[in-house]
Formats: sequence, C-alpha cells, structure tokens
Amino acid sequence: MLYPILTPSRLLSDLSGVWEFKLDNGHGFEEEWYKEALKDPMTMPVPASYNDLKEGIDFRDHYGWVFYQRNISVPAFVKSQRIMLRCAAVSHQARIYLNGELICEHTGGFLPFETEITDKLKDGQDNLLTIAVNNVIDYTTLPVGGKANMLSGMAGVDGDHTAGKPQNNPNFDFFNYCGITRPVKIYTTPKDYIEDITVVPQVIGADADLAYSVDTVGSGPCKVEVFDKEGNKVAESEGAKGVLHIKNVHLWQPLHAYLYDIRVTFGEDVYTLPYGVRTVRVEGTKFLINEKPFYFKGYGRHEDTFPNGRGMNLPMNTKDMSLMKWQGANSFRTSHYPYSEEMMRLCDEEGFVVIDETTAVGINLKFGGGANFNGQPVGTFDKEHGVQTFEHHKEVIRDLISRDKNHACVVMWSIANEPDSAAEGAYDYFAPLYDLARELDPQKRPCTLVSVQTGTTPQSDCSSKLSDVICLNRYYGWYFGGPDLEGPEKSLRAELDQWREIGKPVIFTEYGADTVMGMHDTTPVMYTEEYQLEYYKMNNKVFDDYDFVVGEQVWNFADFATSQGLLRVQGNKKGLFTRDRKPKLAAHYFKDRWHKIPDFNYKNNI
Ligand code: GCB
Repeated sequence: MLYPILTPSRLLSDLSGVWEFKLDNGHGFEEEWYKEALKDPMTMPVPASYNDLKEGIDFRDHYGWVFYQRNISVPAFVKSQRIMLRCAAVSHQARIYLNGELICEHTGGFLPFETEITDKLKDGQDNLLTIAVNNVIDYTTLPVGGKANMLSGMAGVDGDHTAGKPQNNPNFDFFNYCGITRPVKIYTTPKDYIEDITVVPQVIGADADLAYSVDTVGSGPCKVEVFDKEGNKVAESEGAKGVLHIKNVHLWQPLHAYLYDIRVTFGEDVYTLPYGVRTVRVEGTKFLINEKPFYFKGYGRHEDTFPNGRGMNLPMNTKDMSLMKWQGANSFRTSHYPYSEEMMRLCDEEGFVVIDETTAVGINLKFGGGANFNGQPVGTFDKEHGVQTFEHHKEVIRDLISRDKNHACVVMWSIANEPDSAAEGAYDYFAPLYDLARELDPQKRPCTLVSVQTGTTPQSDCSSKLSDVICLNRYYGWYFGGPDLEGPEKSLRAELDQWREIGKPVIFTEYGADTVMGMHDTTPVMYTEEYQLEYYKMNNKVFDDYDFVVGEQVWNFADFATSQGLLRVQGNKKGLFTRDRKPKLAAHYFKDRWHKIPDFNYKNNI
C-alpha cells in the first residue's frame, strides 16, 4: 500500500486537527449518533490517543466505543478525480460513516486502511464524517486481551479477582492506548492510477539491478525513472514490470543512508518512492547487510509519549532518533506493533535498521497463570478455548508487508512477541504464518519470532526450527535471579551454550531491569540506577563471549505507560531514558560501549 503524498497528479489533504468527540454510553449505535452532529461533544485532537487528554479514571479506562466527528468537503476541481479517505491507524476497531452511511469497517489498530469516497460526497456541501472506535481487546484480537473484567495477569494477581465494571484485561505490558492515533487523510488520484509499487534490489559488483513492478488500474503507458540525490537520472525503464540498472550504485548503509527517488508515471498519474538499495541475508550465524556481518545495537521501544499516548508524535520521533544516534545505536525493534509510516520513512532517511514486528503480542495464556480466558489453565492454542487469532494474524502479516515491503530500514519481520512458542500446537500455528510472510515479502527478508524466557528451551521452542534468526527476551538478573548477578550469569551462559547447537544467529531483543530515575545507592540494590548498570554490564560481558550473538537491544529505550499493577510504579521503568527522555546512568554507559562497537564485523575476532 502506498503512503499518501502530494504529487503533480495527486492532491493530499490532512484532516489532523481538533474533532468533536464523545464516549459511547452504550446507546451510541442504537441512537444513531453518526447520523447527525454529536450532542454535547468534547473536543479531541486527531491524531492522538484520547486516554490521557481528559481527566478521570472513567475516561482513561473507558471500555468500548467512542465517536469522533467532523465535517469534510473537497474542492469542486478534484471531483473529476478518484477520492480516497485513508486512516493510518485507528486502535483497535473502526466504523466509518459518511453522511450517516456506514462506508468502511476495519479491525486492527496499527495499520492503514482506506476507502473510496468519490461518489459519496455531496457536491458543494459539508459532509458529516463520523469514526466510531472500539478499544476492546480479547482472545480474537491482536494484541490479545483476556476475559473482560478480570484484572490483568501483568498486575501480579491471580485472575479470579474481577473488577466491578467492564474493563479491558491486556495480556501484554503496555497501556491499551486507543483512538485515532495516526493521521486521517484525503488524497486523490486520476481515474486511471498507480495502485502499488514493488521494488527488489540485487547488487552485482559495483552496480545494482532493481526489479520493479507497478500495479495499475485502468490503462496508459507506464514509465519508471530513478534519480540520485543530486537529481540526476541514473536509470529508466518502460512498462509496468522491468529492471532498472544503476551503475556504480550508492548503497543504503546503516547510519549512512542514501535514498534514490523512483518516479513512476502511469498515464496522468505520478508517484515518487524514496528508495534505499541494500541487501540482507543470513549466512550461518551471521546477519549480513550488504554482505557484511552486522551487529545490532539498540532497543525495544514503544510509541509512547505524554500526553499523546500512542498518538503520532513527530517531534518526539525526531528527538528519539537524535538520542539513539547520540548513544551510538544503529537499530530498534517496533515492539510490539507496526510503528507509524512517518517513523519508518525517518528510519530510511536516517539509516536506522528496523526489525518490523506485527501486533501479535499476548499469544501466551501462561501469563496470568493461564487464567485469562476461563478462570482455569487453558492451552494457548487449544482449538476451542485458546486464542482465536490465526486468521487476523494472517491479515496483519499481509497488511504489514504490503505497507513496509519497500523500506530499506526493514531488515527482518518479527511474526510475534513472546508467544507460547513451546506449547502444544505452537508449531502448527506459526509455520503457516512464516510461510505466508516468506511468500509475500518480495525481498525475502529473514523472519523471526521473539522468544519468551518462561517455558522455552532451544529444543522445545518452535522458533528454533522456524526462525532465520533466534531472538531472545531474557531477564537473567531481573525476573530470573537478582540482586545476585553471579547465578544469573551462569544460567545465561548455560542457555547460550545450548543455543550454539542450533547454529543460527542470536539477537537479544530484550533484557533490562526496572530503574527509578534518581534512585541511587552505594550498593547496587534493585531499582537503583547503579543496579541497572551492573545488570547490563553482566549481560553484555556474556554476549561479548559468544560469536553467534549478533545483537543487543535493551528493554527499553524509555520508560513507558502500562496497566496498573503491583510491579508497575506509574508504568514500566526499564528505560535507559525516562519517559520525558532524560538519561539514566546506564544510558551513558551504553553511549560509551556502543560507540566502541563497530556496526560491522564486531564478532570477527572472537
Ligand atoms: C517482556 C515483554 C515486554 C515487557 C517486558 C517487561 O518480556 O516482551 O512487553 O514490557 O517483558 O518489562 O516485563
């Protein structure tokens, strides 16, 4: 799916701004709120998560639907074009009404969807646009929620305490922010238009061949041209499919990005795609970018800021990129959902390497003692009582790859975070999903799933067979041991000795310790900044001893909001930075360490 842009043939209008807003009282649909202007609405910015923008727990933890509304109209001069309404992300379920008519429904909170409105707009008048948004998560959704009303497993209590009023029970450790979290836009195209563009690079010596295909609707001649940064045309081709040959190609390199502009012309339609040329593959225990062994230095992150919640925050994206570069990092994982298209484009521009994750977090009923769904232990993949996410999981993989396939920054797909990957039925659930991702990705990037520490071994984890790279979330010295770090160090070494036998590269995609900014002690006791430092030093010392460990991504880049619970002091405090991006002690330690570790060939001499 193409990112909407302004081109010589396409108009773009961003509907960001202050909309009317109302929480559903349980009768919104029955009373047809979408048919006329909302009565007694509040104001609400779009894009943003609404949760932190008004006061009170009932507002923050509202369960169910909310209604957003505004008027739209388009200038008469675009009426000869095809007019599209596009939402970049609505968490988690959307129903869109135009002038009271349901025109589109979508499930899944982190990927774009669009609908044509050309013939639905009234000429010369305002049109009432209503977007109803539902935040309910359950065993059919991604991310996964437990039974409504039960207190979260992450809260550290057994699941048999029920809450008084309906509420979500996230089976994951981040606040269930929701709303219209990314921009809503109207864009136009000519009636005969470019629907999609796919480009696959192949580097041959100093040159590159870009195999392209353009999906079109209607008829017309198709031309593709490639321009370098100075605006010189370096390749061109005719037809909807073909190969573009670039002589002396300038490669996109981690932290040294280079983007060409690929301009596609189809009849009257024109679209320009920024494009980085690079290769990615796994060989033995090495992860090769442009044929050189790459070492991942960076983070698991969240799209989480105050008061935007998960709402797109362009200044913070820019600040985060600056902080990550200040630290000498080169990569992050989009834990635990696809990030905004704006962030992915920024990573392309800045040369940041991304492991691109789906929304599949919480496919693990062992959290909360297995009590999430029926109040009794249930197999995660139990056909009757387990998760019912498989079909939606396929949709998410399809939509994620369709959105992000052309990004140079994306070097690997993460199919899920911490699923119950050693459970009965896990292999059968995941094998078709890997097949699907591999079939759909035109660049055939490596695929992984991010493996949980509890209940998995290299022998039992289906990731050992399915993944090209083993990604481990490990908390030796935090949830597993600590404050003594000697025992955890031995256990970590013992585990790595086993992974060596699998013969695949290993990346630590999470390791970390909760740390309250400003809490210090001469003895590194848990929760102090000193303990976080000692914890990381121990883990890093071990990673450095294993040549097949090809990356370290700390948990987390910054502190972030979560559901309330006994283990969460106003959120998860494992950040190297606070939520407002002030560095803890360990941030300085990593700055020193990562600037000494080269992006390539780090482990060559071990
Ligand atoms: C994990 C999860 C992550 C949590 C983290 C923690 O394993 O993948 O979502 O936030 O642990 O801090 O407990």
